[in-house]
Amino acid sequence: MLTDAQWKQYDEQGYLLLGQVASSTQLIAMQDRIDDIMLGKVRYPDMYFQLDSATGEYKDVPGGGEWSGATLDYRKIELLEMDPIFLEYIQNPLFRAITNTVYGENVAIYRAMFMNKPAHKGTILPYHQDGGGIWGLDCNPLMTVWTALNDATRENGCMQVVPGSHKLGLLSEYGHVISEEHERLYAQDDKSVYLEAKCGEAILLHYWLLHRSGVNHTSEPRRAFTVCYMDGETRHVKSGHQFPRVFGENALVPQSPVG
Ligand SMILES: O=C(O)CCC(=O)C(=O)O
Repeated sequence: MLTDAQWKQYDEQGYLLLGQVASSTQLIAMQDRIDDIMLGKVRYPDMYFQLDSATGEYKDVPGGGEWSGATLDYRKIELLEMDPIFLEYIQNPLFRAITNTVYGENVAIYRAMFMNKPAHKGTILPYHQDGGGIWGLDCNPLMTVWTALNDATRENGCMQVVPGSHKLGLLSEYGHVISEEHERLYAQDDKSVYLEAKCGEAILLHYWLLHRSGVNHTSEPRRAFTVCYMDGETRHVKSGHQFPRVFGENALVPQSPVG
């Protein structure tokens, strides 16, 4: 459980270092499993895969879809809650305690996502906020837990955040990447900090915190697992569909992979 001082820090800064949450066995299992998923050794037909842009430019990142061949260069993989190893981590008691405090007993996830910057590759992910109209939800999510699957450093494209920027609220109704003007106003370099993290360390982030990440200049990948937790009753505005519950009534239970 978080202490009052930790909640205060999170409220003031918009992020909180949670330290090592995964056990070393769990961490190795997630690292191995994500390789197996990328290489097609473990398959989930509905999982979402996105390759990186060929140019290194964010605007050129291709639309994603099905698994498209064995490579460790996928930029993003979503729907990892389908995998029992990742689901077990998503359902860690610390994350239950944190999200129950904020949302109550029933908690869903908007996404459970692998973010990868392969060795000597990766794309600058510009300053953005999570949530907003682009997500099409009837209730704004409030928090995400980002976990390093290997060491994240300035050299390999760790996250950079502007402490306290969540207090600005959503800078545009639509959300996501902020305008150049907002970046000039709110995200000058001297206001930002690099969130370097050791393998396995988790960071709690407020959805409106301005955050970005760079490219990987090293010979090792920079990998992370990021999970957006929200109120269990949240619906997609257009379709009305609800999202996978991870805590509370009808919460997901781990299922075995297809192959
Ligand atoms: O891992 C990254 O580079 C960015 C992650 C991110 O934007 C997020 O978790 O919301």
